[in-house]
Amino acid sequence: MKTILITGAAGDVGTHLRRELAGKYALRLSDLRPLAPAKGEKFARADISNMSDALRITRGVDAIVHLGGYSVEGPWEGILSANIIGCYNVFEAARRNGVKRILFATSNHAVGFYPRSETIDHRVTIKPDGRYGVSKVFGEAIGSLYADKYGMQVFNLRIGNVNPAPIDKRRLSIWLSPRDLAQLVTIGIEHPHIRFEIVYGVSNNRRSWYDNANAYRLGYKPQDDSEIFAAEVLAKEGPGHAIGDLYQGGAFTHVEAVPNPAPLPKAKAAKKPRKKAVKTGVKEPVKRAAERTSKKAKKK
Ligand code: 15L
Repeated sequence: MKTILITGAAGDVGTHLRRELAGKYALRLSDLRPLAPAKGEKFARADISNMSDALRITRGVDAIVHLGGYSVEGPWEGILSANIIGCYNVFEAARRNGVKRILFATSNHAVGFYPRSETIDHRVTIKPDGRYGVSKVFGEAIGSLYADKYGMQVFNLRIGNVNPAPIDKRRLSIWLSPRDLAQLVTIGIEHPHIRFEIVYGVSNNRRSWYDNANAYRLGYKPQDDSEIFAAEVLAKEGPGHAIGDLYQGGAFTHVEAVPNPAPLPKAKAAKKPRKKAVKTGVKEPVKRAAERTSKKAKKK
């Protein structure tokens, strides 16, 4: 059985992925936040912005699913330390430890400034919609460098939004069900011919803005389509936004901080967030400030 490291394992995507991959791989988990490992999992608390931590967690694994980082638009300091320094450290630590394969969780926000009227594939010029999007482009670029220069096998998953069900109109176009996520991750781990690939992490959504031919070429057969939720989602849709509704990236294109759209219920073990750095997610005060901002924006 392969040993797979999942960074940022305590986050939303990591939590869904752990459940879906349980029993298929020996899972090594890391996060800045505490996490109670289940049977078959091992957990190491780590701050990937420290190279020594990155070296420690990447030792002896067959592949890395790198989810760890600041997961939405927010202040530069958090993004710089988790998504730029942290991402570099994970790739470099993997190289030094001889780990060949990395699955990088990039994001639809690397290309969020494409209009919703356009269908884009994995070859389009990047169009990040904020600092967070830029950090994801940086991760894709590091992956490209490490593939070409050091022969690493890099699978970039431009994730839409992972959730058991789509939560609003925009997410009907970018939704990724947990089981389709697991299928894509399995392809990224198992496919024999990965050098440097970009695929969109979305289900088979009728309203998709992506031509995901590259994922299909690698064997992806998504099982879910957001359309079955469409009537219910659209009935609850709030007021739109003149800029956000034009672009695929939605609110990321016009606000400075975005709340986590679907936080998991707080785990009992989770401590009060400390003042400093929650690098694998969004700082609570930032989330609250962003929520206030978006409420104000809605009122306008
Ligand atoms: C992302 O990249 C975020 O990590 C996730 O929390 C969502 O905000 C998602 O994009 C989205 O666009 O809905």
